[in-house]
Amino acid sequence: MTRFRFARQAWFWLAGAALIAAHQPATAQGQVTVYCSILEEQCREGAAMFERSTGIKVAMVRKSTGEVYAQVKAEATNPRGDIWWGGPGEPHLQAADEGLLDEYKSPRLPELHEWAQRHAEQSKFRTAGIYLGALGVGYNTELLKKKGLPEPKCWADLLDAKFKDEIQIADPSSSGTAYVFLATTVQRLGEEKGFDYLKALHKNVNQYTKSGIAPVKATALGETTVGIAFIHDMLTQQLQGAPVKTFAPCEGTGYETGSVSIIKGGKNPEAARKFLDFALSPEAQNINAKLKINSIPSNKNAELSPDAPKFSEIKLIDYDTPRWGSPAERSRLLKKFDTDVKALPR
Ligand code: S7P
Repeated sequence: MTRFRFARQAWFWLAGAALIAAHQPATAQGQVTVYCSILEEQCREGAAMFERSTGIKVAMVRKSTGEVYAQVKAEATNPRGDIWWGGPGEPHLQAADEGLLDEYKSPRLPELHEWAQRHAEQSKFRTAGIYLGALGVGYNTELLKKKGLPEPKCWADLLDAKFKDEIQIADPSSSGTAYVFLATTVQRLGEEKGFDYLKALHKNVNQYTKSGIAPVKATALGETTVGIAFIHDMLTQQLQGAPVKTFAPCEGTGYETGSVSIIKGGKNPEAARKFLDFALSPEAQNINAKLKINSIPSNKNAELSPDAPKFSEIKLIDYDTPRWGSPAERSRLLKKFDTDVKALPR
């Protein structure tokens, strides 16, 4: 074979190999265990996307935010999870403060909005912000009309005795959403009046569910007239055709800083860092717009759904995530809620 023919064959061989490689899924590159506190469909879509782009196998467990916090704490001496993806920031901050999370400065941090960078700094880079979501109320318009109930507009309206057994909210110990409601109420009214409000509301609550999304689905299905949850989740149901209306209460409301964190002592730290980088990327955050989940992404280059609630049009309270995510405040409030509110007869 002449030198020329040999070089030409080698070139074809290399080009062919490169072409084949480009169309192959990435080869197995290890594994990562993800405790996922966003919605099941987001978790599944994200896991598949991460596996495709990195070749790292994802073992996914979906649990509510407070439940994952409790699990990470219980497993502290032998961590089984590597990364905790999603859910309101307070349980992540509590875990960070209790030394359960690893510090990591993702190279993606400069791509984030200022509020998300601040969230990472406040946690000493042991968590990072991935989305924002305002808390609100949703109601089933058909049930409301059928039962002749007044259209609520404010938090105070939910205390009307006409709403007895008509309101659903999750349990703040298991649900990050419900904890945002608890902290919002205490910040809005002060602790004493806040707990008076929660005790009065308790009379109208038909169920404290485990997950924060359950009252949203129950409102859409007509299993409860009113649900307290994130406005963007109620909106998803409305956009899918459910007879649901949602609003930000007139007195002002709180909001979540959805978070992602690396679990300290996890078995796959390198894969966990890759997953955190992925969770901060526009590609991962665009999953929300694709699934019509209208929370506000933290990456400046991610798509903002045109249906996303506009924070500038919502009356927000000066919600203090770091304070209510501190171990002392979160543990104290949850205990007080159990003894002073949940234990009361309805
Ligand atoms: O991304 C949608 C979303 O609703 O998923 C999270 C989830 O509902 C939190 O669940 P728990 O209340 O049960 O902990 C929210 O953070 C987020 O807005």
